[in-house]
Amino acid sequence: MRKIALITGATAGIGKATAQKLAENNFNIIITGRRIKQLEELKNELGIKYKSDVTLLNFDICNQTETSQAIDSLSDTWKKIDVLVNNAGLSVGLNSINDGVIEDWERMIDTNIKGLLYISNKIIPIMIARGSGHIVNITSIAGKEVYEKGNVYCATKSAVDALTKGMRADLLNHNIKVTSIAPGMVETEFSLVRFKGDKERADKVYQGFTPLSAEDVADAIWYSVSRPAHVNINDMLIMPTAQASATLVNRNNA
Ligand code: 8X3
Repeated sequence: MRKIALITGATAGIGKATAQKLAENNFNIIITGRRIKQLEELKNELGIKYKSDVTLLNFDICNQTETSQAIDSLSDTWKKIDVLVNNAGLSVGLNSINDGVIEDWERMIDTNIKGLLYISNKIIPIMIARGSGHIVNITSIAGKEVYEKGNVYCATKSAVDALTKGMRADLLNHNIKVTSIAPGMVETEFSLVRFKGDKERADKVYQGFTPLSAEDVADAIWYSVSRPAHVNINDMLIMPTAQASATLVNRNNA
């Protein structure tokens, strides 16, 4: 029987690549996100390419009622979720704390922390009732190091890092694995969202070196979820070869 993975923020980037990777490896997939067109296209692709059964849930993870209703709408078969990939997250703005935009802070806190908690709150009881499960939280190098102007984004990813450890402790006696996947620089929509659609500025972030791709991160997620039952990957920090820390990048080797 195929396992079931629910992947949040699956409309693009790491979430989409993870859906593709897990479908390729015989998972049935629940994809969630706000952009219905992208979800529908991905659903069709996964069905045709990998013969996966796919359910899409179109909702805003920042809205607790919508999140709760979306999970409640799943059939009993689809509720048997083996793997939850908490991928939905974003960075908005890159300002000093004294120039911070409250609205940007709230979007990051609402998505990266509160949204992750809303969906986890719905899925964890299902995993506990089944006596197994695996939660993969997408954190970041930004959860391990705080860099200039990263302030609130770094704080949200530090929170996800702490929640990962908290989940692992609290769910230990329920046989639920909890993994943190912490990428460095990945070329996705990330910088375009951070810079509010400024493509030129976003493109510059990845100039002069080869960043990670969404597929590189999806590979690590697949590695984590495909370990034997007695093995848990606690934490994986993945960087481009050209990146040594949050701020140290070799841009001379493109
Ligand atoms: C994304 C990586 O270094 O831009 O989480 O914060 S970074």
